[in-house]
Amino acid sequence: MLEIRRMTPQVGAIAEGVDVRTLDEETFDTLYRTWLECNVLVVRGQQLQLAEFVAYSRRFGLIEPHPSKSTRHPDCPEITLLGVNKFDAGGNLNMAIYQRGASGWHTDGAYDDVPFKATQLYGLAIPSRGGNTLFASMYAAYNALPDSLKQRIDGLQGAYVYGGRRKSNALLNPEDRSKKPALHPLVRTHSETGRKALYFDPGKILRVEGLAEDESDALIEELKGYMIQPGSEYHHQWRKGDIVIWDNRCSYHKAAGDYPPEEDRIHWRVSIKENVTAH
Ligand SMILES: O=C(O)CCC(=O)C(=O)O
Ligand SMILES: [Fe+2]
Repeated sequence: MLEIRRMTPQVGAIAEGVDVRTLDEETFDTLYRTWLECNVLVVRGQQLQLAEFVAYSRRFGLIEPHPSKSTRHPDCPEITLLGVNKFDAGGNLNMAIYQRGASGWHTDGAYDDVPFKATQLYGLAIPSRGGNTLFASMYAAYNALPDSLKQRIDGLQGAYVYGGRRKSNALLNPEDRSKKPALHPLVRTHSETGRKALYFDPGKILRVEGLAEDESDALIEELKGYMIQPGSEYHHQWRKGDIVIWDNRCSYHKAAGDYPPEEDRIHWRVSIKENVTAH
């Protein structure tokens, strides 16, 4: 029997008692609606093969291979491996892999002209301590903006690239490092809930279009201060067999990046885009 618990008033719900390999349409609808309401949905206790994870992920939208080619699953390019090949041949910790997603609050895929609707992870190996994923609400961030700032950013667009201003693009192949910036409104209306969110990623933004560089830098700093609102966070403590999907249109996330590096922390990951035929 499906059981759903909301984890905080704004973000995060945990579902138990289902097998995602055999979900009927009605149960999937319940999960999907819960996800839209809570931004982050955890489904516990799954035992999946690669193809089963991909098939379940397709029910949320269109799956696209991630631009980081070196971390794609060798048998399935749509799957990204997190935490694999953490040590090089000389035994040195590769920080780009160990700290992936841990350098700051972000939303996935803002560098793409069609940014990711969702990201879904499946936990295969979980360390004995640390290694949480942290989430927060973009709706709460938008609602917390003073009216004057809401007006100031209304109609403005951010220009984004994978490595942002810091050019932190070690996971990309050299030939993939010069893609032109993607533009997205700083205030995005969620295509399914109709709610307004502060769509902003300080690690990937190059500039706010149409502003002088110093004005753009100042606005980026100012917006950073509103991203994480009290009461809008959910910290997920992983268990093996958890599936976690988050909505990149209305939530920020980051990896805590604090687990013992000698322990395994391995996930399969898919990037999901909006698909007119899915939901
Ligand atoms: O490993 C995690 O907890 C999340 C990493 C991340 O930011 C991502 O997969 O998009
Ligand atoms: Fe991420």
